[in-house]
Amino acid sequence: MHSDLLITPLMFELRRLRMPLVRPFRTSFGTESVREVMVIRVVTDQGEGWGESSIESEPLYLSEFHNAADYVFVEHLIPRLFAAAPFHVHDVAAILAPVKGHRMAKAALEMALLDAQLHAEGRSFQRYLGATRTAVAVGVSVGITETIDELVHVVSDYVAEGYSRVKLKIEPGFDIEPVRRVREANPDLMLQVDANTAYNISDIDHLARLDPFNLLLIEQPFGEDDLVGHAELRRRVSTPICLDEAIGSIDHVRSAIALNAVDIVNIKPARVGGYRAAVAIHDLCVDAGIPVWCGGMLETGIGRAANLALASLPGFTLPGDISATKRYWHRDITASFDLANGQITVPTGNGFGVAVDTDFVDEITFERREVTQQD
Ligand code: NPG
Repeated sequence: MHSDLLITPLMFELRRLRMPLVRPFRTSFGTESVREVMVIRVVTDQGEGWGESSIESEPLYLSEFHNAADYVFVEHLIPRLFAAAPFHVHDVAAILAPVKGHRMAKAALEMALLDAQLHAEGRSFQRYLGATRTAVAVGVSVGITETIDELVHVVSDYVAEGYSRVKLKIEPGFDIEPVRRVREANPDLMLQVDANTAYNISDIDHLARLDPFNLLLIEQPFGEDDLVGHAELRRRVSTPICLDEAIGSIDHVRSAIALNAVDIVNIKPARVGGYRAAVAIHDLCVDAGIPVWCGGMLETGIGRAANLALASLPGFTLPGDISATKRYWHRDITASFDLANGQITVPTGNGFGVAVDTDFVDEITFERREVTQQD
């Protein structure tokens, strides 16, 4: 995975884009209809690269949000990269480590630089990772709906499109009945639920009522800090427990394993501070016998391309939240990714293997800023 290439960044361009979702996406932490996406283009002495931040415009999923990230990029992270240049991209996480937290922002910078490095070297992200599967099985994440009938209908449309794994968003008041109805209509479907921290330990008996529905997993029912609560839940329910928000680093994975708080890990490179951290967590989980899958945060084609390559590593044994482009966007900023037999082909072009449609990016940019060393 390492490379000898030394790289000097000359300019970072931070852009905020407005992208309407094909259908509003409701979770326990809010509803998104038009997604604000932050992308980064880096110009280096070795060529340019693109990264995507996955940060939300409000701090409702994790603590990071766009306005804060803007400040952190300009005042704290990017100056450290300029000061450290020339550097190896595999050292970016270490260069940025003195700044605490802000993992999604760090991940976006690493991503843009990695894309630049790989283009310069003429190799694909998949080759860099040493992954080999040419296509990966993917699932779809279905938001909370007004009615259960609507949910059953939406799920059946996705199943008809070829998705073999469906994740339902749940929250108190929208959990047991929706799951029961979707399960009745789809007895063999791989089905899982995601609560995005909407419950607490007083809900253990309630969540145990999900056990009869043969779910693949229940994802992050309790708060991001509550590993002990998840361990207690794990003792009292038979559905496997998956962690998302609770895993910000490999140390969190080690702690969760030591506390018997986890069966399955959702790996989101942005949430853990980058693709190199994601690979380290993958390797640890493989050694520990913990299945992993690749989460999603409504990415554009840039993040989707990179996640497909990551998900082609052998430990990713469960389908990821990496759906086809048309589940998210009428028009994306890259060429579309399409579903074929429940799978999506892993890109093999240089870098992340996608060309960014810069004219369209210009059209949907509502904020743009360049950061150069003189600033
Ligand atoms: O397919 O990209 C996707 C969406 C998958 O449900 C999904 N993501 O909690 O995992 C999540 C949720 C999310 C979306 C989280 C946006 C943060 C931002």
